[in-house]
Formats: sequence, structure tokens, C-alpha cells
Amino acid sequence: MDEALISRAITESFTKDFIDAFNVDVAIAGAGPSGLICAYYLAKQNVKVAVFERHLRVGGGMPGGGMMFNRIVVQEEAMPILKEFGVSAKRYKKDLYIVDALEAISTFCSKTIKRGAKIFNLINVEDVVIRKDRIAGVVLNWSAVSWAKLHVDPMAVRSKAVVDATGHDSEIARIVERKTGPVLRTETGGVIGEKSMWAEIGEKMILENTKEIYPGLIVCGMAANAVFGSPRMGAIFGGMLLSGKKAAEVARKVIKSK
Ligand code: 48H
Repeated sequence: MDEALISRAITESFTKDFIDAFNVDVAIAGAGPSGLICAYYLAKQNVKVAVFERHLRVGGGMPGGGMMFNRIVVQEEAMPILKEFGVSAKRYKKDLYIVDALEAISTFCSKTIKRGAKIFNLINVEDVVIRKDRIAGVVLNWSAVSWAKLHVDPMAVRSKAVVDATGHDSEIARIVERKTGPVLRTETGGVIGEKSMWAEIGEKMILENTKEIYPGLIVCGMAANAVFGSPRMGAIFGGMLLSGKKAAEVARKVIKSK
């Protein structure tokens, strides 16, 4: 066994995929549940998609379930998505199902990659590319560089659309607001900020909030509720899945109209 050959195999394989991701149809920031589901449905429609995740592992808040009990609740409306992925769910009461958070997130990740989406972990989206008042890509750096606060210049990926799936912090929307001004399609032109917990309203609003908020920038998942000032919902995840699926449809329309 030649150690140099092992190193060469890893470097060549990764670099090939990374270079290929420099031009994609859709770049997604964040590999939580909504970002992964969005990537899956885009890849299923043969859209070229890359997901950039800052952390070592994918899954965002899903593996933590509710307060570290690694179970999530999913409502009836989102069950077709779980069925499509083959994730097991047990009816709990009325229209609520209980799901093993680790089974769900590992299945989403596996099937999304098998559909053809590329997922890059340990990479931070630290800025966007803007051309003619339109998002045209994302700016990347290794998470280790950001965490160590090293002064290392980033590199960029060009894309026809970007999906902000960064969760509670809605980081991409905030970057656009900070650098471009109050240009978002919200009441204030900026990120309004997430409201306190109200599961029913939070889950209802998330689909309405999943949309294009600036030319070429779509927001989904928890970030959508943060951008539009809607409530959080706790460990019920149907809205995240439905939002990811809707974001894929919106992104497809956005790249078609470009
Ligand atoms: C690269 C980044 C960056 C960046 C962040 O938080 P998530 O799980 O987000 P969603 O919206 O898919 O799911 C939300 C859900 O997990 C949740 O928090 C719920 C339902 N909360 C309800 C409540 O009441 O609290 O995933 C976001 C992912 C994470 O993995 C981050 O590490 C990643 O995005 N991320 N990746 N570049 N700039 N910012």
C-alpha cells in the first residue's frame, strides 16, 4: 500500500469535483434539512447543484432533534417527502408522526448525493458575487480559515441562483443587506428577524416565506422565517422539508427565466 497513492487518489477525486462546482446552476449555502431537500429535488430535475456546508457534518439542527432527544416530529402534509426518501415514520397522534432524526438526515444526505448533487463540507460561504443587481455566485473559504481568523483571500463559484439555507441566522440574506443596503423583498428591505415560538403559525408561514428575496437569491427553511419576521416552531420539521422542496421549484423558475 502506497501512502502517496492514497493521498493522490483523494486529492485528484476531490479537486475534480471542486473544479466542476466552480460553475453551477444553483449554489446552496447550508446542508441542514431544507438545503439538502432543495438540492435533492434540483438534482432530480437534472439541475447542476452544489451545497456548501460550514461544519464537519451535514444536517444542521436535525440530528439534535428536540433538546437533544434525537427524534423529530413531522406532520401529515410532509409525509409524501419522507415516503419518497423511504424514511420510516410512526403515527403518533392525529396528523403527527415521529421520526428518528439520524435516520432522516443520513437518508436525505445519501439520496441527495446519489441523485447527483455535490456536497462540500467544511467550506464557509462568506460573501456573494453580484452582477448587474443580481446574485451571480458565492464566495467561499475553508471554515478552518474563518474560525482561525486567518487573513486568507477566498475564492468564488459562479451560479445562476443561490439558495440561502443557513437556518436561524439567514446569513446570506444578511450579507446582501449589509453590503448592498435595504434591497430585500421584505417590508423593511432587510432581514426582519425571527419571532418567538408558535409552531402552527411558524409552519404555516414558512412555505409562504420561501421565495426569491433579491434577483437570483432564494431563501428557504428557518432562514425564510427569519428574513420575513415569522415565528420559530421547535422540533417539528415538516415545514423545513416542504420549504426545501418549494425552494427547488422556485430556483428552477429563476434559472429558467435568466
Ligand atoms: C456554509 C452555513 C453557513 C455559511 C450556516 O440550521 P439548519 O438545520 O437550517 P434549516 O433551515 O434547514 O433547518 C432548521 C432546523 O434545523 C431548525 O433549526 C429548526 C426547525 N428550528 C426551530 C426552532 O424553534 O429552533 O441548517 C443550516 C446549515 C447548518 O448546517 C450550518 O452549519 C450551515 O447551514 N451554515 N454553511 N456557509 N455561511 N451558515
